[in-house]
Amino acid sequence: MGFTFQTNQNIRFKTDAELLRKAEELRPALNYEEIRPVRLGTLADTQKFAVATSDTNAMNAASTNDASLWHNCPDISKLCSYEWKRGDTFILDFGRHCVGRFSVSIDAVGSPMDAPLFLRIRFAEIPSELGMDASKYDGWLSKSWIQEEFVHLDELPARLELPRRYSFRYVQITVIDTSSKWRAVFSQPLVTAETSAQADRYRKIGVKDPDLEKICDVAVRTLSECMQDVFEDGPKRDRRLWLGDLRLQALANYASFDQTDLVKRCLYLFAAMTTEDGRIPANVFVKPQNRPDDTFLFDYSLFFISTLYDYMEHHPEESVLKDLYPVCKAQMDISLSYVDADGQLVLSDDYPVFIDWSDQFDKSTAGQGVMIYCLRRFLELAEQAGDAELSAYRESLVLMESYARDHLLDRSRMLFVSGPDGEYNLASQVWMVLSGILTEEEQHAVMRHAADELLPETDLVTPYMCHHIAEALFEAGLSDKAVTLMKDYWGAMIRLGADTYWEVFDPRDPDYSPYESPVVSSYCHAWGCTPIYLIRKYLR
Ligand code: RAM
Repeated sequence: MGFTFQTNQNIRFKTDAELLRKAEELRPALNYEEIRPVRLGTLADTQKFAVATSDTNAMNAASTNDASLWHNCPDISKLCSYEWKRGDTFILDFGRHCVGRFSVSIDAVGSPMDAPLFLRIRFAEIPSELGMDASKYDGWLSKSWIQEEFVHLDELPARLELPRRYSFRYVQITVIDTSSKWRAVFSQPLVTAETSAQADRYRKIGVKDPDLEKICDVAVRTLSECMQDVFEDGPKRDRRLWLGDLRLQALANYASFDQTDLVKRCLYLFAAMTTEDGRIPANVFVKPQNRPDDTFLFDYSLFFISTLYDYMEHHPEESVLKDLYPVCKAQMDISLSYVDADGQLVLSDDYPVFIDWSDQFDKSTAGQGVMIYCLRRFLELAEQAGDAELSAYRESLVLMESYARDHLLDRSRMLFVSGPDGEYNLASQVWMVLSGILTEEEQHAVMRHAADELLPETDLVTPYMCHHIAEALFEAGLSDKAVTLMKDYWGAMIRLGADTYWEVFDPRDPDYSPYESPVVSSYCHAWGCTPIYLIRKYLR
């Protein structure tokens, strides 16, 4: 599995109060917007919303454009004239993805209100979530992520203001009961949406291809919904700052809103809360107070270095480098302790590489590629920081690159092998190309073989992996193939009605979830936002 829960309660963390203070100073203001529903519907056929594991067409039924989902479609402007009683249910469609707080006015009509109103309120990012029976979820993630509330109201009229922040486009309200003497009437439903993205900072990229333009627009929406107090991975779940996601959000952010303070804040948060020996956690919490998670992913820790490198590329800032370079160096020293005398990265079970959610492939060569990618960037940062003691790092780089070229590259097929069984997988090719160890001709050959021989047989599971494949194709001069991939992957989500990009999506198996059910999957997930970056960098 790409990732499982880790509990490392014995690991001791240190807190750098000064770095944390700087992170706090950079806390962004949130912008609020009031959004009202555009459409009122009732479920035409609950089955149509179901994501059936055996039926890959089921997600097609989730298309928000499928008019048959909206039964009767009572007029939203007449909402306050409709009366609802036991078992009645309706859906409010806010017309776009929202991250925010929901409120609605409720009154009672008929005889006196002789019993409380009992409601079930569900929030969904895509319609098919409403067709899932949440009570049946028994996967390994917490059920508490399911966006559902059961509410009693003893007195009406009232303005129901739910205190939690939800991530959704659809709200389904079910009247579990009134009493036979009276009915409930709803009016003025409202979402107060929140984001720290400053919409006016974004200038459209101006791509001519309409499909790519749409892909870009959805990417911008995905990114802005995840820009909150920090760059969240997903506003539905996990609602926290993950390093692997941050790296990609930062790149997309430079290509769109360019809000550097938010990137800086996130870098300082990670730097301020490492383990005592300097290991950077995979993610941190910021509420109710700043706290590192006791979860460690080898590649995510390393991405602190490349995220700082990217920051310095876009906004060189000496004081930031001075503050954060020592953290990079400590992390690099720890990472290098996993490299043997031959220059081979030897991974350990308690510090796994993530690479992708899929666990169907050997990750050692891809891990070696990530390490080289970050070591090269580390050396550039070290030079900028004026670090004089670099010879050992340079030697390690030479050793790691030679190991990759001499032992991992199969020149007869122009593909890299991975693991004890000599497996050829796509992630290995992608990360070896991105690592920068190949000549232009070599990387072109590797990605051509990868695209022809490996891509067709690989299940694309996350936008995260897909991003790296697309980037490696662009880097290898195979822009046409990269564009086709973008249209087949991000474009396919749009064709299924996505307002924002999903955390996991396998076009051949739209129901795939690493969590045993899509009900806890996130349908607005940061690592999907990279088309803005890819398009701006490679297609303009
Ligand atoms: C999941 C989330 C998160 C990702 C980790 C590794 O929990 O989707 O975004 O970075 O996996």
